[in-house]
This record gives sequence, C-alpha cells and structure tokens, in this order.
Amino acid sequence: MTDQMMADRITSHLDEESRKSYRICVMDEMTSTNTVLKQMASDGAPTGTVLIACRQTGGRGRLGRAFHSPDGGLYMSILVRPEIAPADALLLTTSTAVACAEAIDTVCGYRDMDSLKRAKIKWVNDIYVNEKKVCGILAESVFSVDGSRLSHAVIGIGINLIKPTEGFPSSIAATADALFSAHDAVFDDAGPLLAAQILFRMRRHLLCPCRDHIEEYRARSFLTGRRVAVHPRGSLGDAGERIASVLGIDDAFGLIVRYENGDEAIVRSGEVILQEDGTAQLGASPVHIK
Ligand code: BT5
Repeated sequence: MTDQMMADRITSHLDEESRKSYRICVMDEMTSTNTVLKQMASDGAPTGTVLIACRQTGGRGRLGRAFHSPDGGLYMSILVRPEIAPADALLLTTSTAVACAEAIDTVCGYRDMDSLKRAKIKWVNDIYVNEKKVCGILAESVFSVDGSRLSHAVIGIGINLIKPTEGFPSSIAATADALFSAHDAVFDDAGPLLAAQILFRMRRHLLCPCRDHIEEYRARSFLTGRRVAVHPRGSLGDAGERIASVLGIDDAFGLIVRYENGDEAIVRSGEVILQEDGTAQLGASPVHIK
C-alpha cells in the first residue's frame, strides 16, 4: 500500500466531522513521528495534523526510553491545542489510553468484557492485551512561556499490529505482543481501520478533554488488585523501590496503593512494575513489563 493509499483508506473509515478535523500525512519511515510533529507544531502546523509512519528509526517512549518501531506497527502522532490547564495535561494521556483500548476492542472484536483479551490500561500509558503490551502512548506537552497554559501537545501512539518478522528484541520478547497474525484476514485493513477508530474517539476527548473517561479507565485498569514494585523516580532498581498492592485509580488518575507496612498512598509519577503473577513477595524477581 502506498503512503497516499493508506491516508485515503484511513479517511474513508472516518465520519464527516472527523474528516474535517484531521489532516493526515503518511510516510514510509520517520525518525519519530512525535519529534517531527513537534517541529512542525512550532513551525505553525494546524491543530489536527496527524503524522503516521510505517516504521520509525528513533521511536521514543517515556523517560528517554526507546520504542521498538519496525514494519508491522502503526506509529501515529496527533497535534492538539486543547483549552486545558497545565495541571490537567495528564488527561491527554488517559483519554488517549481509553480511546486506544476501545478502538482495539472494536477492531479486534474483543466484545466479551470479562475476556482476558479485552484491552486493559496499565497505568498510566500502556495498553495490554492478554497480559502483554501491544501499545504505548507518549503525550508531550508544550506550555506558554509563563507556564500558565498549554500551548500545544503532540500525542504519540505506537501499536504492534503484527510481530516483527525477526521477532521482538530479547529485552521485550517476554512482555510485548501484537494484535494480529500476518495471516489474519482482517490484517490488510487493520492499520487504517484502527487509526480511524482512534482518531474518531480522540476528536471527542481532545477538543474538550474532561474527566468523563475516568470510569472506563478504571474499568480497564490492568494493575488493580495486583502487586507491584513502585519506583517513585522512574528509574528501575533505584533505592526507593517499594512493594505495594494496587487498590485502584483515584479521581485524578493517580494509582492508589497500599504498601506492605499498611500505609496507603497515591502514586502520581514514576514507574510501576508488576510482580511475578501479581503475588510475589519482596525480593522475588519482578517481571519487567515496561
Ligand atoms: C511507551 O513508553 O510505551 C510510549 C511509546 C510511544 C510510541 C509512539 S509511536 C509514535 C510516536 N513517536 C514516537 O517516537 N513515540 C510515539 P514507555 O511506557 O516508557 O515504554 C517504553 C518501554 O516499552 C521500553 O523501555 C520497552 O521496555 C518497551 N517497549 C519498547 N518497544 C516496545 C514495543 N514495540 N512493544 C511493546 N513494548 C515495547
């Protein structure tokens, strides 16, 4: 499929309002759709500009981590300029997570709400299907000089559609998966359909991001009821690691945890790692699901 054909296919799956809201550009290869779109945003690109790459040579995750982005994935960034306070920037990530999870369920036909396969959200920005990571979200916000308002944000979404032909790198082979096999009948149109389903849902969320997706976010929480290692500063193996049970998600999308000494706390930043089978004790090897 050529780049233009892919853009046309996405557009053909969009409703009239969404077609007016987005300007979609597809390219075979980019360093990082987020990096390129951030540059375009500072050069004045319009709200609703969407960049899609079939592969990235420098795909990025949170905290300076890499996002493996070979052929067989959907790598998409969207430029938004929502009227929200800087303190609410996290809503961009959480609403996008809900949009992606719903879109994945729709396109993959995961209708059974109790099914293991139903797309879950691993706080705060990852989508898991069948206990494996299939999608990551990276929302990058730019604030006005005085910091009082959000100037714009680039929301990046990376989805593994099929497994890379050479397999996933060993560092993520145990934790990453893809939504389709290359032989699935639906696979041919899966990328454009998924992109359109996400864009359709994000139009509602992003023009006016509010907290109305909180219940859906909670219902899809991957970590609730499980045991995790909390790394407050985000770096794995830091001295501050503490084991906790996850009690739920609070009204501001923080992770409510209970530490082993009984103290309860809300985790608002940093990294959280699932403990093996969700029940491992302190000292057991963690399953690194990032
Ligand atoms: C993310 O960060 O998962 C956010 C990924 C966002 C990627 C999109 S693609 C379009 C746009 N352009 C970009 O350059 N980025 C965005 P984080 O939660 O920090 O997870 C990163 C970690 O996930 C890595 O350290 C690996 O452990 C793991 N990982 C890397 N590539 C993966 C993949 N393809 N599938 C599953 N896990 C992966």
